[in-house]
Parts: sequence; structure tokens; C-alpha cells
Amino acid sequence: MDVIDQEHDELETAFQAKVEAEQRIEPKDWMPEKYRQTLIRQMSQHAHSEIVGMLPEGNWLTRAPSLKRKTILMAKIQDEGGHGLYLYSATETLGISRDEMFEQLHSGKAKYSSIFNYPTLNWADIGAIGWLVDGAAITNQIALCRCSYGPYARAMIRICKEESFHQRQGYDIMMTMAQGTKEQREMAQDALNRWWWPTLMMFGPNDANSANSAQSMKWRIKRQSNDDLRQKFVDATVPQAEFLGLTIPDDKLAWNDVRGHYDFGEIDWEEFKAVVKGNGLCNRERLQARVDAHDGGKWVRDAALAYAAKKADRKAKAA
Ligand code: BYC
Repeated sequence: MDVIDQEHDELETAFQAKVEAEQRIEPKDWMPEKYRQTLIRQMSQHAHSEIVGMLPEGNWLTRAPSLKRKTILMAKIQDEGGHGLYLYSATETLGISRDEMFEQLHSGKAKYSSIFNYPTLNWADIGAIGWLVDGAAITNQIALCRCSYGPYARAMIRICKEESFHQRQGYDIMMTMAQGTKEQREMAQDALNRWWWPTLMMFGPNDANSANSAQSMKWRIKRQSNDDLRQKFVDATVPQAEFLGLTIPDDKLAWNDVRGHYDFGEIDWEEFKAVVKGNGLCNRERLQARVDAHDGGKWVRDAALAYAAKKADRKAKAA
């Protein structure tokens, strides 16, 4: 082993010891290149999910059933935009630029959560997204609050607080509809039927098929496995559905006394793979909307840069 290899091994051993001692890794600390790349992949995909996730809900802003509902939905969607910006900034600390991240999203190279490739067909879908999708996001993100990378872990703490308001607003919509007219109850049930399985897919492939899990768990980027988080979500959500008087669309769903958890049916992994590959119901529409928004905003970015240059120029001349 030459001196450079030996130094690298020592750095890696010290890094792993730090992670295992629950000390946070900060941007200027030494880190293995693959750790940095894994974080860039996961954090940028998380950021993309937040801003693409604004689209299905934005679809209902102009048709919210009351001023109050509209105001709440607008605040929620703005929060998602904020989460995206927060996460892009945190990812930039790893040495990738925002332009590069946008390029990866717009070219289809970077993934974003499969869930946002499903359409929002009626108002109850907004309730189902808040209740189920934000509920699943919190389950995943609470674990990420203890991620080994400092900027990501800190971002998650604030984001989880806001997600918890989002989950409650969704459950409140579902409650109102479940207690409403027969048609409203049917809409709520229909939304649950369509969003249940895609929500379970948010947690990713089963542990046995999760390519990145073992290394990410060792580095304490991920703190709980995909299957453990999915189980946690199911266990928490079934009683909530019962309270609403709605039925989860899974005939294999049953409490298992021995395991102390709910058993549930198999996810349609073919559907999951198709959506992740870009062939879901709304993949093309979502990506096009992001590209159009980026192109349409070019004049704003140009104007901001021109203004900053003018100000700097004036300051230099005055000095
Ligand atoms: N969709 O080895 P695995 C929100 C990919 S937004 C698409 O287990 P990993 C909200 C995975 O990327 C919250 N792709 O991966 C916003 C990998 O492919 P690559 C979004 C998926 O990373 C607006 C491959 O499959 N939350 O809350 O160890 C309105 C193998 O998987 C998915 C986050 O982004 C999927 N569902 O674990 C409302 C959380 N699942 O990258 C709400 C942060 C897997 O190797 N991310 N893939 O090509 C994570 O916690 C982890 O990345 C995952 C996957 C658990 C998702």
C-alpha cells in the first residue's frame, strides 16, 4: 500500500468513526467521494420532488371550494417551494451548482418521487395528498432528521414541522368529506383508492432490492430501511382511515398479533418501475411544466443579474 492509499484509509476510518459516534459531517469536513455523490443524488432528488410536487396541487388552486381552503392550499404549496429551495441550497454545499441540478432534472437524468406522476382528478385528491403523501413524507423525513450530513439533517427538522401542518390540513379535508354527503364520502373513498398504493411506493423498493440502502445505512444517511418506514406508515395510517370510516383498498390488510404490525398486500412493482422510468400517467406533463417554468423565468434571472451588476458597478465608481 503506498502512502496516499494509507492516508486515504486513515481518513475513511476516522470518518466512519465520527459517523458512528453520531457526530455530524459538515461541508468542509473530509468525506468519501461516494458519500458526497450519494448525498447529491438523494438530496437533489428530494429537492426536485418538492418543486415537482407543487404541480398536482397547483392544479386545484383555482377550484378550491372556499376562500379558506384556497388560502390554506396556497400556503402549503408555497411551503413546498420553500422546501425545494432550502434543499437545493443544502445540496450546493456538496459542490454542485443549482444550474447543474436543474439540467439533470430537465434532461430526465435525475429522478423525483414517483408519487407526483399521478393526476389529481377531484378536490378529495388534495385531501388524500395531504393526509397520505405528506404523512408518508413525514415518516421518511423524521428518520432523516438524524442523517449524518449536518445541512440535510437540519433542513429536515424545519421541513418536518411544516409537513406536519400539511398532513393535518389533508386529514381535515378528508374528515369534512367523510362526514359530508353521500357523494362527498364517495369522492373521499375514490381518492383513497387511487392514492393508497402509489403512496406505499414512495418508500422505494423492498429492502432486498434496494441498491443503495446497505451503504447509506452504514454511512447513516438513511437511518431506517425502506420496508421499516413503509410498515411504520401503514401501522399509523390504518387507524386514521378507520376513524374516517373509509376502507383501505387492500384485502390482505390485517392486524398480525404475533408481529405487532399490520400485514399488507404486495405493491405492483411493475407499475412502480414504469413510473420511475418515465412512463407514468403524468411524467411528460410534469417535466414539461418544469422546463416551461424555467424557460419562462429566464428574463427574471437575467434582470436580477443585470441589476446586481449595475449596483456593483455604481458602488465601485462611488468608491
Ligand atoms: N420514486 O436503492 P433505493 C414531499 C429510486 S416530497 C422515484 O432504495 P435510496 C411533498 C432511487 O432513487 C418528499 N424513484 O434508493 C412535496 C434509486 O435510484 P437511483 C420526497 C425512487 O435513495 C410536495 C432506486 O429507485 N421525499 O414530501 O436509498 C407535496 C433504488 O432505490 C423511489 C424524498 O425525496 C420513488 N418513490 O432510497 C407533497 C425523501 N424510490 O437514484 C409532499 C428522500 C426509490 O439510484 N429520499 N427510487 O437512480 C429518500 O429517503 C430515499 O432516496 C428513498 C429511496 C427512500 C426515496
